Amino acid sequence: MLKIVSAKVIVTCPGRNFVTLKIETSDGVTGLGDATLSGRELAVASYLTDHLVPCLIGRDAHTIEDTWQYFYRGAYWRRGPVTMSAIAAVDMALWDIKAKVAGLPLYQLLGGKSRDGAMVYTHANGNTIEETLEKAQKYIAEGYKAVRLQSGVPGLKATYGVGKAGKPYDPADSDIPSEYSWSSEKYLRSVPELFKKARDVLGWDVHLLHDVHHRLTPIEAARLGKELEPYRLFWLEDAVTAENQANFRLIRQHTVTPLAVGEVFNSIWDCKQLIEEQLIDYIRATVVHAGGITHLRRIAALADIYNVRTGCHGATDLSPVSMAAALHFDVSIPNFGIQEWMHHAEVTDEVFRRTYSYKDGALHPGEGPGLGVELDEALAAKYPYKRAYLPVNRLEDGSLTNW
Ligand code: GCO
Ligand code: MG
Repeated sequence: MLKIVSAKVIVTCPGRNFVTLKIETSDGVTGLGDATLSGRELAVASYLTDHLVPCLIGRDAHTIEDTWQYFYRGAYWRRGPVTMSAIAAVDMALWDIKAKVAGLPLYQLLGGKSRDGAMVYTHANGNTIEETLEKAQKYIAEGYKAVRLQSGVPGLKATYGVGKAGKPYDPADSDIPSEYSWSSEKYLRSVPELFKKARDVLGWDVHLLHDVHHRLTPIEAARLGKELEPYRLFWLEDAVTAENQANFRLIRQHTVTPLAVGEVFNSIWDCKQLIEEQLIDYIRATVVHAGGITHLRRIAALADIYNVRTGCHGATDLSPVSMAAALHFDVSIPNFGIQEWMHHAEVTDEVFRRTYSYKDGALHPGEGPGLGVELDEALAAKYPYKRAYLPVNRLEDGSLTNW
């Protein structure tokens, strides 16, 4: 038995807020888990400190599956982003500990490598198509094999995925939520043009992706998918919301543009129908918001038998701990598709010292034992929590819509 002797929650804001769980065992081995839920960080911190940590002390750190079941089934109240992010943090930290005790990088415990590295896509965005494509060219020159394109929409002051001039894009930017204004008509007029020009300028050897960020209706999404077919996207992401999984059936009936969804999912039940009916091509559920490595492996195993591949969320609100966990998962599973990678700020990487590294369009998890991330707690303490919300979105007539 490897006893858990302490577990603490560290909240820090190096560039943006992160919540991290650190578990320590009687042998002095420690493990880290990410528990960051953008805009709702302190809810998960409290869930951990007030409800999970008291039950963790004295448990056997090696019983990862039983601990997962204990917190999921044992709570009676199941699922939801707060619960599942808290369970994920415990799960990641225990896998980190187990791999450190074994003296192996975590991917070895997940079955070993199925591939050398995880192909990543990064974000090119700009207020104009020209600006967006210039950034894409820069990334392609750096070896990226896949780039997501988001561009300003003529007639709208701001849109999802495009930052303020000269600043890296981070949507959680405000003490009280900022308000955006939205028009699907204007947006739908602008996107085909972006991809037409993209193929003219960037050619056909690069994978192109696009994120709708849940803003269309199924019939609008079906039309967009059809109009984008000539440009052969790698995927069209979050075309509609998926609380009603059947939404995707209608899109699927009309277009062969590949579909991705799932960054806001927190359990296998959020995507069961999408996967079983083969309504999507890529599942974007992520290690931190979907119950950790233990639960994400179940989702991937279900997806595998229906030809659905993974494309884990990897925005900057997922800490380097999550990114490392995702990479160990990505290189080990059979049905990996792609991994999102939005670069963290330098100061984030100073607080979270990571061993994963980029080469030739792919990330590599590193060969050290465990997840390969250490948290500099003294430095973390210099960056106290700062309330930050994701924006809200309104139609031009003032009604609230999806951001
Ligand atoms: C993505 C996402 C992010 C989210 C963000 C919310 O595809 O990377 O859509 O940009 O908006 O993670 O916190
Ligand atoms: Mg997205």
